[in-house]
Amino acid sequence: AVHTRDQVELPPPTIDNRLTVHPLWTEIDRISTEQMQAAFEGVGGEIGWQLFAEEGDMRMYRREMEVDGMVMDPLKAMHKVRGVSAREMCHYFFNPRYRYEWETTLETMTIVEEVSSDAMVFHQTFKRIWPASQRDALFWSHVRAAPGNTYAVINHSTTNQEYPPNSGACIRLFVTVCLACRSSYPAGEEPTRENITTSIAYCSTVNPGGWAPAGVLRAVYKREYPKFLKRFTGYVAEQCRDKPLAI
Ligand code: 16C
Repeated sequence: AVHTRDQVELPPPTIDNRLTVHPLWTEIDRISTEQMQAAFEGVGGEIGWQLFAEEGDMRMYRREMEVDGMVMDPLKAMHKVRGVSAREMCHYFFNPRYRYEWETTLETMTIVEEVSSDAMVFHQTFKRIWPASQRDALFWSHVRAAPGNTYAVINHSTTNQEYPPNSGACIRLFVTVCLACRSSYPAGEEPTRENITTSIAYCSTVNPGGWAPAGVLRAVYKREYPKFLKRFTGYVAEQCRDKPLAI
C-alpha cells in the first residue's frame, strides 16, 4: 500500500513506548481510562443531565454545577458522523497542525513538549470573553486506541515551571476533555467511506480558574459547544473526502 504522509502520522494502534517511560505516564493512563469509560456511559439513566442543544444526530447535555459561585457545568455531547473513521476523527483532534483550522476559541497555541507520537503538552490562550479576563490553559493531550474500532483523545490540565499560572494578562483555566469515537460498519462487509459511521462522545469540564459572570459563561457555553462540534466534524468529513479510509 502507498503510505501518504497523513497515513504515517495517524494515531498509533498501540501505546508508544516513549510515553510509558515519561513522568506523566501514570496520570495520563489513569485519567484516560476513567474518561473513556465515562464517555461511553449513557446520560439517560443519570439524574441531572439536561439536554440543551439538539441538531440532526447531535445531542448536548449539561449538568449545572457551581463551586464558590463559579460555573463548572460538565458537558456531554453525542454525535454520529458518516464517512469517517474513529481513528481519522482523533487524528484531526489531536494533531496541532490542523487546530487553527477548526478551533475558533483559540488565540495562540504553543507546543510545550512532544512526549511521543501519542502524547503532547500544549499551552493555549483563548479569545477573551467580555467582561472577564483572558484565559490560558496548559494541558497534556493523549490519543489512544481501544478494542472495538475505538479511538479517543484525552486532554487534561497540567503544570510546567516555564509556564507559571496567572503570571501575565491571562488567568489559568483548568480543563478535562475527552473525545471518544467508535466506528461501525455492516457485519460481513469491509469498511468503506460509504458504509462507515462513527459515534462520538465528547465530554468536557472547564473550571474558569477565577471569577467570570455565570450568565455570560453559560451563554458562551450554549453557543460555542454546538458550534465547535458541528464545525469540527464537518471539517474532518471535508478533509477525509478524497483520501483513502484509514481504520
Ligand atoms: O476541546 C476543544 N478543544 C481542544 C483543543 O483546543 C481542547 C481545548 C480545551 C479548552 C476549552 C476551554 C475553552 C475556553 C474558551 C474561552 C474563550 C471562548 C471564547 C469564545 C468566544 C469567541 O480540549 C473544543 C473546545 C470548545 C470550547 C467551547 C467553549 C467553552 C466555553 C467555556 C467557558 C470557559 C470559561 C472561560 C472563562 C472566561
